[in-house]
Amino acid sequence: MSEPASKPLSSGVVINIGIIAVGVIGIIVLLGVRLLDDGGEPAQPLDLAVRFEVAAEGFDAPVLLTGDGTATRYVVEQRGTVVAMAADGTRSAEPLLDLRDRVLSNHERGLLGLAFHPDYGENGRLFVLYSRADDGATSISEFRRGEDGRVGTTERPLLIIPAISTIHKGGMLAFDAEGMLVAGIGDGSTGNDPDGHGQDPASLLGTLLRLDVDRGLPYAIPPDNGFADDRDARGEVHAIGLRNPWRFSVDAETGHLYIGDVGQATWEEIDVLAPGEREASFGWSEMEGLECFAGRTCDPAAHIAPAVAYPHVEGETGHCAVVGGYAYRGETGSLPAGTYLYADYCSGTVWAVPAEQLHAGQAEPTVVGQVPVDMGQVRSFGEDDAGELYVLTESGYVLGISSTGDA
Ligand SMILES: [Ca+2]
Repeated sequence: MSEPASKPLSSGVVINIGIIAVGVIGIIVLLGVRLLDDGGEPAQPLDLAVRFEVAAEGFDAPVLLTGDGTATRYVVEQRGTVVAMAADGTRSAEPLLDLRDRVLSNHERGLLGLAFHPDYGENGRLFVLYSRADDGATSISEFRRGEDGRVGTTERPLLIIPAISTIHKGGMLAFDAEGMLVAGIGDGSTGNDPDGHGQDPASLLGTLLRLDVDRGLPYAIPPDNGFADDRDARGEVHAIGLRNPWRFSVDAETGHLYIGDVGQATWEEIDVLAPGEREASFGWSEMEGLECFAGRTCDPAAHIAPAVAYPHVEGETGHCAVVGGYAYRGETGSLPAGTYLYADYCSGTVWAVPAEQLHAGQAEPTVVGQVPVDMGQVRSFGEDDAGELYVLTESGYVLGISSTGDA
């Protein structure tokens, strides 16, 4: 079992700030809320509270839950294993994939991302993002299911990103609405992005990358990538200005990307990438949240402002690292349609905001729940093939989420 990391999503500061009282009542400080200037109504917060129920337990440092398109739910464990979760919530004995022989797993490194190809049921292709055992480099690689129904350990590396430190790896993988593989890559630095990767589209660090894995070898550059027309940029780069995009998701209905970008000392944020947006920058490391970062020169108009930003200190609550979630698009109605959930790793606070408010940049999030402290810190959310949402915790729980119905 891997050691319990005190704070795998480093934001570079001591986090024991939970008890700091700042003398203001517990008003949620919201930036990024701009009142309509056309006389329209301001965005209204959701009237919602959620409950958490144990769907499964016993996983080893889970970082992701996803479906394979055939209604089987899989949990990714940071140490390097992908394990099916049976309908009764038990952890299957045999992993689908076991990469412990090649994954470097500690703190922010490990097997961090998994995406099944949209046609996985037919072609058996799946993609992972992990930290390589020999040098810590980030590898995005393909594996395939064999005729015996098992996924082999023969690997096809697509892209290797050398490590410049041990943290800020990002690590999320997902297929977008156009069937392109998107990867969230952190700035790779120990703090402050001293080499300026965040604003450099010629660097793979501090970005969303987007690959066409159905054409080319090892992949093709999608011509509609955000920086595909910039001759000085890497063609893989789809968006820049991210610090540590630990978890992002694709809205199954609208195709928007919702990115939880872990901040440094002051602000945590949710960024939104609309379909078709070109040359998007989310600010880092000129900006953190809505502020120029550490006194640096910045031009806010050159960057997409966060849809939500929250500070590390809110009343008596201390936050430290945002965990981006999903917009609910399931059919059972366990949550209101289009409700986007996200959480903070340190406080366990879970917020909700309507997706349309994120799209409009006028978000009024609501605190809708608190993951019980004895279940461990929030590492990730998950979405299954039916669109149902889950929270995954440091202590190995998979928690189902649903509305209490009596908010
Ligand atoms: Ca930003």
